[in-house]
Amino acid sequence: SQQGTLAGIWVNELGSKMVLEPPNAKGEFSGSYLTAVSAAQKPILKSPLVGVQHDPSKEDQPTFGFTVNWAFSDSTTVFVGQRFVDSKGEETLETMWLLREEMDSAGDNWKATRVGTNVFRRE
Ligand code: B9F
Repeated sequence: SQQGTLAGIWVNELGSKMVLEPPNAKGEFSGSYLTAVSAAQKPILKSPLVGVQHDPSKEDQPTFGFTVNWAFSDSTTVFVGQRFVDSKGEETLETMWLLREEMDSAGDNWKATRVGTNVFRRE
């Protein structure tokens, strides 16, 4: 097989697009994320991400995590997921995410985190 690299261009069901660079020997990678949705008044900007994946040379269906530092807001999203390859060779990244919104005080902490799922396919 081509082994479990996540490198390439991916699009999720919302239309968000990310570019993942090839991982180093430790599985660390960087990339960029362009979200299709925002809920902010400000314009969307392409945002940097950094992540780690399990051994690309050993695993076809590695687990991974990455963090997006939104360039147009004070919020942060972390994604965890796994790459799957089906019998037709189609790849998906099945992920869950947590989106942390900046709050002015700890009293607002209860409403600071959103959760969801995204499925990515190669563009
Ligand atoms: O909408 C987020 C945001 C943060 C502060 C103002 C706007 C930033 C973009 C998040 C994009 C999410 C989705 N896109 C995607 O591809 S990350 C998980 C989803 N997958 C309004 C106030 C706080 C949050 C939203 Fe905001």
